[in-house]
Amino acid sequence: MSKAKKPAATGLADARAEHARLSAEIAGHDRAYYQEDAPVISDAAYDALKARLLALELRCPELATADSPSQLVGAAPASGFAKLRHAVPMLSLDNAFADDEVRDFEARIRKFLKLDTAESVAYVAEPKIDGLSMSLTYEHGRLVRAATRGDGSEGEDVTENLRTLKDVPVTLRKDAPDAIEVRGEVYMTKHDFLALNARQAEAGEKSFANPRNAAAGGVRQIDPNVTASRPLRFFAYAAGLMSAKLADTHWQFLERLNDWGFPTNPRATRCIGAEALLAFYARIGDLRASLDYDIDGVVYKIDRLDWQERLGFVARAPRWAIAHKFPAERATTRLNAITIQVGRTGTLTPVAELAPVNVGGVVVSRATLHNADEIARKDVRVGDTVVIQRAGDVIPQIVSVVLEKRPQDSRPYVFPGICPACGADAVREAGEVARRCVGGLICPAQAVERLKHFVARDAFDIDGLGKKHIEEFWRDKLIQAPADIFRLHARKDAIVARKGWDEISASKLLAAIEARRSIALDRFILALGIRQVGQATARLLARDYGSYASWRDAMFAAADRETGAYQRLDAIEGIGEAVADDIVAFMHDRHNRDVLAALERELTIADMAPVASTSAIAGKTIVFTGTLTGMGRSEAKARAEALGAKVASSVSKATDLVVAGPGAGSKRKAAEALGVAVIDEDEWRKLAEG
Ligand code: 5U1
Repeated sequence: MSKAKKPAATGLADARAEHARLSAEIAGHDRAYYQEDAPVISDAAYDALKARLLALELRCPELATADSPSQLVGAAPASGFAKLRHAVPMLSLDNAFADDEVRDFEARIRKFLKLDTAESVAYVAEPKIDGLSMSLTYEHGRLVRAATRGDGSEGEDVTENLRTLKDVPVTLRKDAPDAIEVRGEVYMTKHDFLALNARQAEAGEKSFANPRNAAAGGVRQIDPNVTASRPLRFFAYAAGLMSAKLADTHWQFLERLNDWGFPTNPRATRCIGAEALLAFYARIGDLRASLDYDIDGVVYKIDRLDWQERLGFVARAPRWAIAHKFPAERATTRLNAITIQVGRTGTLTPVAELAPVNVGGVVVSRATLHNADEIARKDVRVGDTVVIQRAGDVIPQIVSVVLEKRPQDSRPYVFPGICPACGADAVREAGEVARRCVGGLICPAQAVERLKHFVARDAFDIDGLGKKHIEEFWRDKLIQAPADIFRLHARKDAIVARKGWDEISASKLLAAIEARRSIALDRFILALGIRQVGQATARLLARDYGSYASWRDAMFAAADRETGAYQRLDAIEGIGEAVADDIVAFMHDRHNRDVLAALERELTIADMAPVASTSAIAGKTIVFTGTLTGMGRSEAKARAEALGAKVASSVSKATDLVVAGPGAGSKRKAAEALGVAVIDEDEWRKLAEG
């Protein structure tokens, strides 16, 4: 590792000017986010701004004056909502953009269900409303809970606010089962949005960027009377937890929803086969501008509910539904500068600083440039006029350069070879597209980003300790490493003395931290911020190793690739060699070991039970080979995993069972040679039943 170099000194006058510009920009975004519920840039873009401000203040501490945005705790969000855990997670949808992706979707379904060519597939296709997903729970016909989607596992309790919507029945018409959860979208019509903005302007109040933000702002009000005054609408489109079977098909279910008093989208259509879906997509695309609500695509769902159940879910999305998105919206603007953002694992990401431009209702002033190759490939230069696009919540991107408008004196962009945050070398390893700062935890940008990741919602999720607090506490040396969070109680006086804090808020924060002193193993592993280890991988590791001690010891042992420890890690389905190498490298970094040791002293890390299953194949490793006639290979794999088994692709000593259909060859032979049990499809079907 090369030594961290001090960055070239920036003239104080330049730094002051840049600081003033950044401060004004951040203050504007703080207002938009906290007070207006109408952010105009993505979280990542906002974080990059703050990281630049912080880096500047690190170099020139005199700029960190009391009124710098870095010193202020943002205005309290209109939060204060209790959290509600969804009984069934609210997953997102996979996206298709091209027609062939829709045909592939159908092909995957046919293969999974092993459908005969003569068998047709029926779907329900609906416009995809650009609003706010919501879960409504009814018990004995009465609305008892309404929750936003949140992170999919946990949302905000907005029950009182949702009761004020005319489209949301407070009691259900007709007989309803004891418990039903209805999901759908809260939205605002374009017409109501324009009228609301006109009223807001007349009253001297802020206006909203688009109907979606206006709807979100309306739902997230402390006072339900304010929500009631906002023209919010609702379309129901799916079921959550149900106490009884209500229908055989999604279409019938929509009819039941109507019977109970829920509006469903009148354009929902039953379609047979992928080509009918594509025709629906084209029809809705033609109608899009004339619809009185914003849509960003259409959703296709398998109609038969028994097929939906068989298809199940993969990662965070159902296999039985897909969103077919409309093409991204585009605009042309000037590229003023290219800045570099340093991520938690040291990746240098170039960001395009743009002359602000309205793209499909949202003002865009930054876009991602991905990496040096991308800049070179598109030959993007500072001063160029560029075409940008945004699709949904995705960070805007530069599509192309308008060469006719290129200034004569423009120069190709030279990607920096040193990290702008710490001055260490930024190197590009063989086979990688990104340049990476080698400063590790010595780099302030990486250290802060890792702390933000540590407290993020899917990791430690500490109430009241958001990204802004991390930046501020880090800058003021209250938190330098993750374990410091759990020692903050000793610094309570220093917190109380800070601007924007008092005894009550400090006590609340410390109580929230104490509540997380005990943490689930998967959240803990995710929180460490290991490259390529997201929520799904962290869960796989936690399930496989069960306890923190056995995971940690195994990861240390896995440093020697010849050991069983490395092979076991590599053999976990879903963890390839590259991920295994990143985990091992992380565990062998001296700083990371220190971080772990310090955390061990502060925390109780709860064991993770393997998937609860009474099945005979729970915990076993299975290999499928040959042709399965009754169920597709993917369905067999999904079923085995649902019963707690691991599915491997090759036979080894670690294999417990081989399911061999007709045509099985070398794998069956290998199993027999190793003395591994081999069963046929009939025996497998009996096992798969439970
Ligand atoms: N119209 C519609 N939008 N939408 C979004 N249907 C629909 N279904 C969804 C989502 C997330 O999810 C179900 C497939 C559960």
